[in-house]
Amino acid sequence: TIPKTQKAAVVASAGATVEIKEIPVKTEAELAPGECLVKLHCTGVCHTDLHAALGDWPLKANTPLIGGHEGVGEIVAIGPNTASSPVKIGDRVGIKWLADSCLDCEHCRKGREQNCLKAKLSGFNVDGTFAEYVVSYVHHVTPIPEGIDSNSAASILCAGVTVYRAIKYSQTEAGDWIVLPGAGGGLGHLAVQYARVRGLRVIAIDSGEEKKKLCLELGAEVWIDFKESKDIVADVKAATGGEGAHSAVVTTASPSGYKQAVDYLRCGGTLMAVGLPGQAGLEASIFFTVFKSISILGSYVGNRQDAREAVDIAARGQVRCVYAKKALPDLKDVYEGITNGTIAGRVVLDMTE
Ligand code: 8ID
Ligand code: ZN
Repeated sequence: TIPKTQKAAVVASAGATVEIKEIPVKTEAELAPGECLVKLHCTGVCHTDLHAALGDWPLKANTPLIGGHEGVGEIVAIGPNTASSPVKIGDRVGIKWLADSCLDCEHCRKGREQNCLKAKLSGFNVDGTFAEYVVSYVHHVTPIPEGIDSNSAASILCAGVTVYRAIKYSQTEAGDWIVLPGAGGGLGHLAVQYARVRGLRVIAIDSGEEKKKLCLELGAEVWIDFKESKDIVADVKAATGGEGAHSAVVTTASPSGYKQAVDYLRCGGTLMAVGLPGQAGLEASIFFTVFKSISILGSYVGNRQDAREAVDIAARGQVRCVYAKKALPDLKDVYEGITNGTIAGRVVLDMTE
């Protein structure tokens, strides 16, 4: 039976402290066609949720905000008159950042669903997964295969999908060098592993002993501490036989992670911009971008297919999310940890306890 009310973590207005509140749960009759109600097992906490809560991006979240977009749970209701649903009641599904898209605009038809002008973004312009129940959309939820538990699957839905796609489009081949600034964070530690799955050689950049250990354990070949290195460009060049790396996937929330990227890429190299500082410009020498034939590409989450591929790789045990398990009331402290950079890997909030 579905309760009438539930606990949710709510941010009243941009910059306000997150508070646990009792809010209504939608009944089946209140769901629109195409919507489904998911009882969450757990949700990951992404740095994006903190940006949304602080309002530090040029795009602002709806308020009051229920954040969260790395959820896994079970479908308990489907909206009346839903045509041809690919999922049914009882299915275990994932909720990603891209909660829904129109599926029939140019962007959707080309497989760039995340650029749909009607996109619904979980935990941003529609209520997200920091609650016991979430309303989602049958055509966009991601089926979760057996062979992976919900806590391990959660962060694949945003962090995993995002870095999986960024690496897929990084114009690299097996044996190439890839630099990952932010490698010890939520996106980064999964990027180390998805890069290894593709046979890439990983240079991890982040800071501190814990993140160093994590990155090396997960398969990074070279570690550079950005707080200790005197010259990151020289360090990357030294590690790559003098020529520099073939690609960099930048997942830092700070613009500092982008600074030297064009300089440590070799000719023909590709910079994938993923981390989302709200206000910074991308500084790169125009001369050397041209002279070295550098590609600079933005990469924004992934479509339904990317999600299935990223989850499938994790379910087959090739990538594993390293997370600390917490509960919904801990969210405020988790945001503090993200701000201070003290979280290696991810935090997943378990909703079943
Ligand atoms: O679709 C997208 N493009 C997408 C999807 C999901 C998340 C983008 N993001 C964005 C988030 O909004 C955020 O801005 O990616 C960024 C990283 O998200 P995250 O992985 O959830 O954040 P984190 O766990 O805090 O990891 C960031 C890491 O960067 C390191 C930190 O130490 C941390 O481990 N870092 C920083 I800050 N500055 C660095 C630097 N100069 C650095 N690492 C290397 N060099
Ligand atoms: Zn995210």
